[in-house]
Amino acid sequence: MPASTPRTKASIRIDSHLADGDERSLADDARDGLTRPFKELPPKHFYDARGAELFDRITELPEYYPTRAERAILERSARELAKLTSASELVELGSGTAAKTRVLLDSLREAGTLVRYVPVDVTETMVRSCAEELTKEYPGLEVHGVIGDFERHLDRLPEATGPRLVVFLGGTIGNFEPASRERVLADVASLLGPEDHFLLGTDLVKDPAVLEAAYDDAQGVTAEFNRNVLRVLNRELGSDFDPDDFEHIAMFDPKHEWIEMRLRARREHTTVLRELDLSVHFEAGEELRTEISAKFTRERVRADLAGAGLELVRWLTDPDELFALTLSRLANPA
Ligand code: SAH
Ligand code: AVI
Repeated sequence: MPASTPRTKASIRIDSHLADGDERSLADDARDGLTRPFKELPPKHFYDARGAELFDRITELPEYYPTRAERAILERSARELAKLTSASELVELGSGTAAKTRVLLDSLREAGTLVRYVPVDVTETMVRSCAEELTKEYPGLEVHGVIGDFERHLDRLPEATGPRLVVFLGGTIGNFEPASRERVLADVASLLGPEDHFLLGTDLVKDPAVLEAAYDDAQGVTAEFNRNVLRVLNRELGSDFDPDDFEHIAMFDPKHEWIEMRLRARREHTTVLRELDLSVHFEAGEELRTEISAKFTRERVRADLAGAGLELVRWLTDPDELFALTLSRLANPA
């Protein structure tokens, strides 16, 4: 049962759908992913408080262009988006600190339609602090935060109160394998009615050298972000990984058109995940895949949206075509 706290303040409500001690189903994912022949963990486990802070630092790095490019598109198009959607409700998946979201909130407020913001994120502290900050910055705005996993909990969002704009920014959709991506997009489509829209941020295919630099920055912040998942395992599941035993790897896979981040063991060693009573062995040079970050073309985005029953309304890019925002709606509303 979702633990739900009624209104803590006049304009804030927070629902939590994560069970205590089982945040982001880390135990299941670790047991499953670390016992495979090719070890892997889903990227949602990066984002504890330290991981979220490291991600914020990544967004400011000279090599990491997606955040700046997406912000530039938003700044140029926010008015048009507000006009096209007349949204009274902004629902955001993987909202994080909602840094760029302010651009959309401003334009919807200016258009006079904005009533409610619904941030959805797996990281509790982010949803709570974002709700606090936004109600201060936008007096009168209702914030209904949802702490949950958008792969599992999208059916538990609050009922829409008016025309809805669902946004999924940052290129986070690229962090899912194609089959999960398809499921997430279908779940998003099921949140939409005939008056509603979906705004999706996707990073675009480009020179592999530019991509690889974005995921292997000179200051080593992305490497620390990658290794942070080992600290999460140590704290939550009682392992004793030494993050320095692992090298950060980021490489573009041209066949799948995605970046893969991996952690490569520098030496042979074994660690026990005490909470799981599970012993995990790494050979020297063995790799743990921690993230994929898919890069898109316009045709790929169009086809993925079409697969979820959505049609393209606007395709918006920055002048260098680094990143794209796609506005879509139901192709055949009931
Ligand atoms: N949208 C922001 C943050 C992107 S970082 C931006 O564009 O900058 C990715 C965010 O998605 C993090 O806040 C992380 O906690 C959240 N996230 C990742 N996987 C998730 C999942 N399965 N369910 C809910 N939130 C998730
Ligand atoms: C959140 N997500 C879209 C980021 C990305 O670019 O795939 C996470 C990230 N990983 C390394 N750097 C940033």
